[in-house]
Amino acid sequence: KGQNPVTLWFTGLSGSGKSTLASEVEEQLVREGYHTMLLDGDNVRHGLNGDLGFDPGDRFENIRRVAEVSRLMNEAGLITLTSFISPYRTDREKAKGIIGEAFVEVYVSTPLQVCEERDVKGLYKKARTGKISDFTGVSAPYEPPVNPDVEIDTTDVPLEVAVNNVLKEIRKYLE
Ligand code: GGZ
Repeated sequence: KGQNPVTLWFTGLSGSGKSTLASEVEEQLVREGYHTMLLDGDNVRHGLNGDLGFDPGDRFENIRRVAEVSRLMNEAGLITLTSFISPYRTDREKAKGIIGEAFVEVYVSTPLQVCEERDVKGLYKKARTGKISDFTGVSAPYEPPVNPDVEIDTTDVPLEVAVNNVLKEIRKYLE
């Protein structure tokens, strides 16, 4: 299927629902016949970025490499979806600079309190008790986007509605 490649950049706290939303959007795109690539901590932080941790310098390098890979994937004709906390505004701006105009910023704005109540992996608890340092929202900052293309708080929005909001925003890039 012909297409104008685009990168969907999901940003938000741990547990905000970024990856769930990104993979649902991806599934819908695949059903429609598009070719996609989803980049997230699971397939990037263990391999390509296995040398990086969570201090600001390493997060910057994580995001820079993800942006460069996204650009390559776009060049190969794929719609790319990235799911990283990407907590620093300047890092996200740099990513946009690398990727170019076909960059859609999706802010998954689920509040800290909700993410922490979910605590799917028990990481917030570990951060609160000092077992993990530099944890975003607890002991490291999250700088919200000023002007995201889409903003979704997954607290009480059904997944299907969230998926449609994202798809609506990227239709102009698709053919
Ligand atoms: C934030 C951390 C940390 C610290 C481990 N701070 O919920 P998860 O587990 O699966 O998602 C989080 C993931 C964040 O990695 P990113 O590559 O998205 O971060 S960034 O964009 O800021 O570079 C969490 C886990 O890694 N994790 N330690 N200290 N999240």
